Amino acid sequence: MLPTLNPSVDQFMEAIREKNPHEPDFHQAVHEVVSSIYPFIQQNPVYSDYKILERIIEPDRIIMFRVCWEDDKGRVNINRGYRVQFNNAIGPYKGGLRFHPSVRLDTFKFLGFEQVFKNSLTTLPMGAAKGGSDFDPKGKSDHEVMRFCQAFMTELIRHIGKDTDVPAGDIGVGAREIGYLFGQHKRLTNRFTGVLTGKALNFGGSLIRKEATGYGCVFFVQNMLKANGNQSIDGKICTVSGSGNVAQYTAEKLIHLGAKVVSLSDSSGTIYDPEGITAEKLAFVDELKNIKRGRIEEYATHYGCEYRPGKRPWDIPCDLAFPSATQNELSLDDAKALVKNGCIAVCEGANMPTTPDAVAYFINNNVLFGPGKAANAGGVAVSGLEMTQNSMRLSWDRHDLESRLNGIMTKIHDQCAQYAYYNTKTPNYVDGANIAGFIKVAQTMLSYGIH
Ligand code: NDP
Ligand code: 2IT
Repeated sequence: MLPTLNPSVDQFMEAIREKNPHEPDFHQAVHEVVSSIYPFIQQNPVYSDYKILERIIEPDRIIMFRVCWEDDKGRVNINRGYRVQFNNAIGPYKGGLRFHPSVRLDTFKFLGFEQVFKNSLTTLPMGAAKGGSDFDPKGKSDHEVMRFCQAFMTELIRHIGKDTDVPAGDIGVGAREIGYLFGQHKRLTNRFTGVLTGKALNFGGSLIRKEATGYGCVFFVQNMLKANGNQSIDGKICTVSGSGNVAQYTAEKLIHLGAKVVSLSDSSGTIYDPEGITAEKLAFVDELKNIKRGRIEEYATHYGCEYRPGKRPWDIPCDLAFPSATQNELSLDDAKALVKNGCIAVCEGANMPTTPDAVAYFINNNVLFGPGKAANAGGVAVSGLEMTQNSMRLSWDRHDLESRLNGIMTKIHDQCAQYAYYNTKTPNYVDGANIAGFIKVAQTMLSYGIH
């Protein structure tokens, strides 16, 4: 039994920790939201009377399953599959699949919870879910990845559908994996439906889905800069972490807008290219990561720049920083280094990459901070557009989609900005995103009555 929000956030969190033990990432995500929303709820008691926050924190349903597959040597492998269907108040469950050996139920609960608020902010009708597996695609052959995806979908299929739950990619799940997953779904159901997003163009994909998260993140920072002193991206020095989907397209858009991007990374280390990454160098990264499935160190070898093994990019001087790899990759010490070096804005391409003390440090030091649930919502927003295109059986052109994405990111920014001053004098986009994301879902839950 959960207590009501009274008497304090701390007591509320204590009950959450007790009920969900050993889930530190989930606690972290919930604590941030509860801290933002607490003052708002106190002034709007209908939400506490109907225990809306308490209900939003409890997933609608958690699915866990065994996935068995044979590797190239004929050996049997066993992984665990997950789908956390968090909330479908405002639309079918929607959110990515992550394949990474580090994942636990905690990971998918935190990601699914974040997705509730993110999807609400997109202005599109999408509920929230997240899932995946502890399967590690690294070092596996294409056929092993295919057999794993087919085994994974053979069970997941019972729980998803175009009006029920529409998965997409995340870490370790890109175009290759989505192709195998969609193919298996089509084969087992004998139906061609938009049950996944992030598909290739030939089978219903959207023209800019792969670019959308990174581009959207840059559009979000543009909006923050415009609303707070009208600075442009042109000429800014930028650090980006990660070298996967989000990092690559964040870098691409920044370069296109005249910024100088000086870093990329992976879990082994960081490259520092003070000359700036160019479109041509990015094409090298794309091939390295998506075809050769190599390590970012090879960029440094190829272009003769510095490689920092085991390091993240946050001690490199920059104006704008884009953590775009994974959760808790930017600590308080990193935040201090960024502020000391004159960084003016941090925009989260990844989900929860900044630790809570680092977030507070940025906000207290007047660094514009774009939280992931707003700043990286462009990916799921274009997934929403892909769902619409699939239902209509038509496709929009690149220019049309990019301008829709740009418009959505401005609407997301403006919703956050509306509540960014709720409790503070300087803009706090974390509070803004949490409150604005909460209101739409909460009001809808009130409309449905108690369940
Ligand atoms: P990719 O798999 O394409 O790339 C992930 C990148 O992050 C790789 O460079 C990877 O390095 C690095 N990385 C992953 N795990 C770790 C780790 N534990 N420590 C250090 N580095 C790590 O994933 P995406 O680019 O799609 O996702 C990146 C982030 O963006 C995630 O937080 C994801 O949830 C978020 N996101 C993604 C969206 C999308 O549309 N794809 C939408 C919204 C958010 P290595 O190769 O060494 O593992
Ligand atoms: O974290 C995210 O928003 C994603 N991985 C994208 C989800 C989606 O359904 O496109």
